[in-house]
Amino acid sequence: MSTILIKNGTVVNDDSQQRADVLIKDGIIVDVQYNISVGDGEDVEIVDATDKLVIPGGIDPHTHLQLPFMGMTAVDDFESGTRAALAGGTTMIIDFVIGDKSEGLIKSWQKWRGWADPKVCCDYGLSVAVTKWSPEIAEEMEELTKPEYGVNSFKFFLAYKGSFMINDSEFFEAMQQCSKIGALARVHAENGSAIEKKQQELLALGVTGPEGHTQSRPEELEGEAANRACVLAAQANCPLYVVHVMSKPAAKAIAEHRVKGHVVFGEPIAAGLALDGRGYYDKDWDKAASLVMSPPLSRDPSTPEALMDLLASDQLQVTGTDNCTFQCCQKRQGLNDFTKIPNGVNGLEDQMSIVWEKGVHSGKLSPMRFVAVTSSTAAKIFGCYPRKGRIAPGSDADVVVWDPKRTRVISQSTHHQKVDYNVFEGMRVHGVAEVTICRGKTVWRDGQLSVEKGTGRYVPLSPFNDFVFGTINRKKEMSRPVNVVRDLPSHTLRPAAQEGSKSPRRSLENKDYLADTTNFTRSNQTG
Ligand SMILES: *[C@@H]1O[C@H](CO)[C@@H](O)[C@H](O)[C@H]1NC(C)=O
Ligand SMILES: *[C@@H]1O[C@H](CO)[C@@H](O)[C@H](O)[C@H]1NC(C)=O
Ligand SMILES: *[C@@H]1O[C@H](CO)[C@@H](O)[C@H](O)[C@H]1NC(C)=O
Ligand SMILES: *[C@@H]1O[C@H](CO)[C@@H](O)[C@H](O)[C@H]1NC(C)=O
Ligand SMILES: CC(=O)N[C@H]1CO[C@H](CO)[C@@H](O)[C@@H]1O
Repeated sequence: MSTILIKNGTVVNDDSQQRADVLIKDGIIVDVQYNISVGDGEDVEIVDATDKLVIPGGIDPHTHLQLPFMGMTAVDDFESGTRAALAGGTTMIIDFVIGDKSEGLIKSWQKWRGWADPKVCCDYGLSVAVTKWSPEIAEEMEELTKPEYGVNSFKFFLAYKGSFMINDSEFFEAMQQCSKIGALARVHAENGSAIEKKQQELLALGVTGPEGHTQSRPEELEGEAANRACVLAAQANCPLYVVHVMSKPAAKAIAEHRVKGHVVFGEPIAAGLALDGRGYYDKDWDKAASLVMSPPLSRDPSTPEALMDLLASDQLQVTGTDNCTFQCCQKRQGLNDFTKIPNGVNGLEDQMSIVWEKGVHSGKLSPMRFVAVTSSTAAKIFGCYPRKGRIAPGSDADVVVWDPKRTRVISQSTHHQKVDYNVFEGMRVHGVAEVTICRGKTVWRDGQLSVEKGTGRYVPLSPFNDFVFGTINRKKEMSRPVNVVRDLPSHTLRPAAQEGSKSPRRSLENKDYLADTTNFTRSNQTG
């Protein structure tokens, strides 16, 4: 393959920043040092990174490429979606398998592999959605955590009643199963029942436009569901990851549970960090409908900044995009009924720049924290660190030369996604991916993409990943059931003793039971 030497840049990891060159050979970073030189005869591609940062490529842990949803299919597929990702400095995605309920989880996983493998231009992993519950599903979940499938997270919807949603008792059992098999539970937190009721009321009142979408989904319902998910996850001893945190109440619920020591992670998305929900009231139907996603953008204009503050202070941990792009004409399916507008926005291509602009340029995030929230922490949570998410010898050469000073204006007319609008249209952002190197190959340089579809690889992700499960097993030990051994009051003892004299077998069993619990209590104290 090839050798690339990135000269004169500043290498930024989530925990360090230093002047250094980066040497890449055959897809792997082999050296990171000040002033690396190579032999004259060697065929080396030199990349000048003077005054630039050299960062690990972004990891978007939340995409829905070519997802069949609400009767149509998202327009960005595994090829156009990952091409756009690379142009924006993202070099790995984790997509969601959301299969048909009638086919099993493994069948659905195979279908996604079949869609993705011939098309992906960057590495990818998969997270599998569980939209119905049964003992067979529980078994399939366990099967999927084996190395040949490489799934270590499952997603649950507390929204979309009647399609994806599972109820609370099912959700609780599924999280107990996740805890048992070493998987992370990811949750779409909204109260599906209350939303359905509100939708019907609004439609009955003649509110049919996109403004109905936001009114049917007040942010308190997101907060309620996020809190409920955190409480149930802690009781199930299951690590939890709340996807697309869109509002202050949801973020607050997560922060409160983190303070209690619960293993919970929160993911704000690019759209939620840059936009608020006043656009749902826009007179232009297409514009308002383009913003339809769930949970909706917050109507509180101070929310985007508040979410960024929480990201800066590690109360939220990772950024994603969640998305799922439908053309204007697809969105128009809901012209007379907002509940029929397919949900989803773009973000994959622009997220790195958005987070840089709103986070680093505005003085809230350091470049190191930027690397953490856009790349390293996701790699840690999903268990592919330091292979991904780090610039160090031995890591995959997914590297971006980032120009913090250059600006660009985001527009549908210049983006690389297929979708025919861009919710960030007209926004001027600092921070541009100059060069993107994916698997040791320069795929984006001077505004030109040179990618080959099908060159990305599937990254199997292992269960019982320490970053997530490191404290879970101890928590399980510490919360073992406790039984208090008591001398029973004499009047209850007497009948038992009498019974015992009549039936020796029963009384033996009784003694065994007491002996067991005595042992248990003792080991519990010393352990
Ligand atoms: C960098 O390495 C080259 C070649 O080994 C050497 O000539 C040069 O002095 C070094 N520069 C610095 C600043 O160390
Ligand atoms: C790196 O910087 C040194 C001195 O600062 C310069 O001589 C050299 O040409 C630069 N290399 C590249 C590839 O720009
Ligand atoms: C949840 O759904 C199951 C059927 O899948 C049902 O047996 C159970 O009663 C429901 N629980 C609640 C709390 O609605
Ligand atoms: C959702 O909100 C309703 C009120 O509409 C409440 O009764 C219910 O417990 C909440 N949770 C679920 C799972 O529906
Ligand atoms: C934030 C956002 O756009 N979320 C949407 C992403 O796509 C899925 C599938 O269409 C929707 O369920 C989400 O609402």
